[in-house]
Amino acid sequence: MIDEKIKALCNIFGISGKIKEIKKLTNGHINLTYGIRVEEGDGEYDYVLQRINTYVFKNPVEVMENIAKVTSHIAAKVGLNEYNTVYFLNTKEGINYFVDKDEYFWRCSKYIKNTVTFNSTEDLFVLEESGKAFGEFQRYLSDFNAKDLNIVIPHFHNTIMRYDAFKRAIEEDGVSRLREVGREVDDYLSLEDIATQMYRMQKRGELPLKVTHNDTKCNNVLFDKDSLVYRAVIDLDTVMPGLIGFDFGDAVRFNANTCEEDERDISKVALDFKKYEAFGKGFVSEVGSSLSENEKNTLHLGAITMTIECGMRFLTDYLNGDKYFSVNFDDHNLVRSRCQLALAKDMIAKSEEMKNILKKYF
Ligand code: GN1
Ligand code: MG
Repeated sequence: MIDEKIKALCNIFGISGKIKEIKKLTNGHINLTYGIRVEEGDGEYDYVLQRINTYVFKNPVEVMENIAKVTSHIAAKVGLNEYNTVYFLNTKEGINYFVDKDEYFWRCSKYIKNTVTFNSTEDLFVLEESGKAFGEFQRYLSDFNAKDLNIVIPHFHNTIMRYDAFKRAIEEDGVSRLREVGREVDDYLSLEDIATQMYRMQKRGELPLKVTHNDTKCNNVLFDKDSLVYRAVIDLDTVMPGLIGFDFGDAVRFNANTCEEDERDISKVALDFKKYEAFGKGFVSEVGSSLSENEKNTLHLGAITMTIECGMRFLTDYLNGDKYFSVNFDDHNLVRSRCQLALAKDMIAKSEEMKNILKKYF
């Protein structure tokens, strides 16, 4: 049944070859994603078909508009094509999305050939490349007018409002999970001051808003399959004005953990200095010279902030009954949240050293 539906959607996006394989891809936590292999003329090609989560992205047309603007801005500088950027297919009507009869919102892109992604890696070369990829992305957008972007998720990294939502979830305790998570709740509440510091600095004009990616996980970079040099930054859904330290920080949260984001055994969770340094070196080599003193001094704090924020978002969602992030088992959001909490605490203990490591690259 689902395969028939997917075949029909492929047809709508003008894919004419024979479908050889349909695979559900589970890297992302938000959109429903399928990888599709198609035999077409001279060979086999891969496509990515996605149903955008409209609980999260209330206005997907605006998401697609942002992506078009951002990619054409970069294209004007370096030239982009289906081999180095996310390239969405048009329907017969000439639009790059399709709304089905159930009002689900679909889009389809060509998978960039000969590339790989990593959910975690020990390879320091890959991590440095990942830092360069997001640093370069940031540099390309440094002259993009932020006012031209739709704010697709308002207050995305507004940690003050994230805390408000967390406190609301605690108060409502909609699915009666609060009693299991008292310790985690107290720990996250005790981190409020540190987690809101950069947001408050931005409000005081001490940190500038730039156009940022906002979801800089390593699995949002494609690497060349053979050389492992980065080829493209993907998942441009959340490109919006933000703090550069948050782009740096969210990547560190994901890439420089000794474990994956949802490690259950928190005794294994820690910040890995070598991974941190490799990513930092790549990132700073691209953007270091454009940063203000305040930006330089808060990059490491961006990592602490993003780790607390993400962990608290997982816990908020757990308390709300797993409405936002997709989960693979009952307490998945709780496990993710505990892992982020352990990582944030370790980072706080290592904060001075994190800051010092970056100094040699400025
Ligand atoms: C979500 O779907 P994915 O994995 O690309 C989330 C990010 C979180 C991340 C945690 C739109 O990203 O903000 O950091 O999960 N995206 C949205 O892994 O909320
Ligand atoms: Mg993603």
